[in-house]
Amino acid sequence: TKFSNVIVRRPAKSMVEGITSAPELGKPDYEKALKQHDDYIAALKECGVEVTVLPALEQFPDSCFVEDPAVITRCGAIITNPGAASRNGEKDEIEPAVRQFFDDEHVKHIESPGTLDGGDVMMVGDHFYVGQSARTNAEGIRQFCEILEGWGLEGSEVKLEKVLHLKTGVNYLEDGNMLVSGEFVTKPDFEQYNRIEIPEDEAYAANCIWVNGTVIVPEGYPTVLKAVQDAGYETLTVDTSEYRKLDGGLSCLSLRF
Ligand code: CIR
Repeated sequence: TKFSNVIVRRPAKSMVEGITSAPELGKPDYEKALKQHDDYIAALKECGVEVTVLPALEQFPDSCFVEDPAVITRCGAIITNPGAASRNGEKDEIEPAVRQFFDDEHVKHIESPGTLDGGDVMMVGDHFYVGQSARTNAEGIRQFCEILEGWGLEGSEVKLEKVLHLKTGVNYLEDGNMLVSGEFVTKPDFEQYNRIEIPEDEAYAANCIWVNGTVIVPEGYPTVLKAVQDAGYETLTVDTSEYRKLDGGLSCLSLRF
């Protein structure tokens, strides 16, 4: 795998109204979030990708999390049908950006009653693991796998118990290496990989991203940083504290392809 392009969307001021399961962390500070977004873009560029920066969308508080309304594979793009009502319209906003890179034949859709959030999709080569979650239902997964098969790719379902999205707790770093936390430490689905176990107190940092050999790790998680370095990766860190307040992490903030 090598990524050439990344799509991100600037956070909106309305992000303070974004969905969160952790209100005790407080509301995000918008100015700080913007600065963190700048740093995120800079880190991506250091990994050698071209970054397309889409404008903020005030009507969608969670729209900076572009990973959810689309999934981009090496064969084509899938516009999803996001499972949270306040986010569903983000699919129409991401589609034109995706179409800059793919022709009609290579842009497919998840249709109601199927729902799917891209945060539930983890790419491992040509295989895509899809979490069945509060956002992604069985019909969404069925449609998704059917589209993949049409392109010679394949998908399989993973049942989630606790996390919001699949990639909240498991992320593939290429080369057979996988970061796992919580319920994913013991899941048989991932037994075949070299699993790097994340301690509970750093669980948030299970959401790292591999970009062309470098792994971007959230700032402030020393055990995870060291584990990733010990696995042989170059690392960059980016502070994502303001996105964490909305259950968002490094992967959620971009589409990488
Ligand atoms: C949400 O609840 O949809 C947002 N506040 C966070 C989305 C995080 N996205 C992701 O894990 N892919």
